Amino acid sequence: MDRILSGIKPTGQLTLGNYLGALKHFKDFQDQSEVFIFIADLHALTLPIDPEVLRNNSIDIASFYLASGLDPKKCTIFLQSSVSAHAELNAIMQNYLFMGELKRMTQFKDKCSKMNDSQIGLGIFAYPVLMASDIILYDANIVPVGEDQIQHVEITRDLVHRFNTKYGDILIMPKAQIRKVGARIMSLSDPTKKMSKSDPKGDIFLKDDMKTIRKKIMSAVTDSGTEVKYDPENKPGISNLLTIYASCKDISIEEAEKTFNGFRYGDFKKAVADAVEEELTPFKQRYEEIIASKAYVKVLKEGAEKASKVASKTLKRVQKAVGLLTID
Ligand code: AQP
Repeated sequence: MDRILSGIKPTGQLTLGNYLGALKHFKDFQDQSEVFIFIADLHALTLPIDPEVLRNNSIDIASFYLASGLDPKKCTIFLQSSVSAHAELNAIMQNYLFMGELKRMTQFKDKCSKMNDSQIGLGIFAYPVLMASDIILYDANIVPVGEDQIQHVEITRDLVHRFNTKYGDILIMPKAQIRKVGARIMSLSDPTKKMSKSDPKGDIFLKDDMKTIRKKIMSAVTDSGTEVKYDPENKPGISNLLTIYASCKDISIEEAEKTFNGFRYGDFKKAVADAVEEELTPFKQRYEEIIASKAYVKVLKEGAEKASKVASKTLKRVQKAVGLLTID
């Protein structure tokens, strides 16, 4: 049976990109695989964040997970920081990834491009080590992610290969799973940039009310010309809206394109806004109910216990392999 691991870091308000690229699809795995979904709160500490904001974002993500249809009876939902094995495995694995490869990571370069060395913490530099530890701990063979996270799964694969070559078949080799549609939702104000929660220009937030969401879609940047056509290079705005439509409707880009043959931009945008509204309305209602009932508390408590059991076994296996004395 496949073991699936994925997570979202509580660095900001979740966007439509997080939803269409990741969150919406997590539930699809829970009937046929063992699924571990976490809130990557330790990762969120790698750039400055206000404690209250971090706490609230973490509660939001837990509630969004439940609202998306993840069933705690079928999967394990937990906070990264409540399973101590993440930090313990990280302490071991940091010796198997090297400065040169960490320096080449796109996310590190992007996030730190405007910072100087006295502002860049060790945590953001060593981010891939912790992410590799997250994946390895659960023996995950499949890691569903958006396009921007492929590089982190690739470096985890390098680490697993390196470790297993040295110590034998100790770690499971993971693979990134990327969606055909929706793996990279772009900003509505600059469709050449990813919609990102820490760079909120042109974002649709899942907590925006529907009126605001519709308004944002109706004023999204479009391209010259009049044809609704998927052409990310020459028509990035229209292509992004087509992707959003196709992701909401669970159809291919080709089908979405056919639907809008001959449409004017204004009517096309209205249809995209309708599709997003149809998709998000029940999800947002469930989220409000979960927040009000605090249903996430029990889920996170039980999830931490379940996750710790699995993670501590892998940790012990690794400790033994590298020669640490494990006294049972
Ligand atoms: N724009 C996007 N389109 C499709 N997928 C996306 N994801 C993020 N943005 C988009 C996917 O959401 C999951 C969780 O992401 P994360 O929080 O771990 O970090 P991220 O990829 O760095 O997402 P953000 O929103 O851009 O966060 P910040 O701004 O904090 O760095 C991942 O599977 C991601 O691919």
